Amino acid sequence: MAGLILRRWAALGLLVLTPALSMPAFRLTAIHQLHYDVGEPLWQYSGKVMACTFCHVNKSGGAPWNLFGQALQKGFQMNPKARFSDVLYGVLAANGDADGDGYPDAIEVFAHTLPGDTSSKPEKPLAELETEFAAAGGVKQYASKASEGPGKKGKKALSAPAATSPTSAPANNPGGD
Ligand SMILES: [Ca+2]
Repeated sequence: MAGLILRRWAALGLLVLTPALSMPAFRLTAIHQLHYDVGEPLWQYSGKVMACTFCHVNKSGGAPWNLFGQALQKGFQMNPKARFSDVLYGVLAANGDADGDGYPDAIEVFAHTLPGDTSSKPEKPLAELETEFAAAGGVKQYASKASEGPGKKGKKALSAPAATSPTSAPANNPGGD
């Protein structure tokens, strides 16, 4: 009985895993780094946790990139050997407003709106959000964990740039242990 259930779960697992395997590594990294996985136990298997339009113009991803995606591309151009997670943090820490809607990118990340789409912005006033954001830890809560020691929050990113291979994304340990 238990064996049968396990086999059924295994079969289901294969089906469910398919979208995760096809989800771009950069997005897997961003979802975890920006805490979009919090409260989403199946975040790796959901295309809705972070829309492609977070960085891309089209809902299906690919070129072209929106203004926030372009900010990330510029970060890579300035530091070609940097890891994606460090570039992402660098863009947010720069306190820019890629789409120019009046809400800085990091605040939009915090509010779960799209930082590269002017038609998507928080409903709350900026000052109120900034207070909540600071209380939650500010931009340092999005620091690249890969460049920190375990449990050492707030340490500076960009310490030792590594290869930018998408295969280095933390897909093998996405939810922590
Ligand atoms: Ca904005």
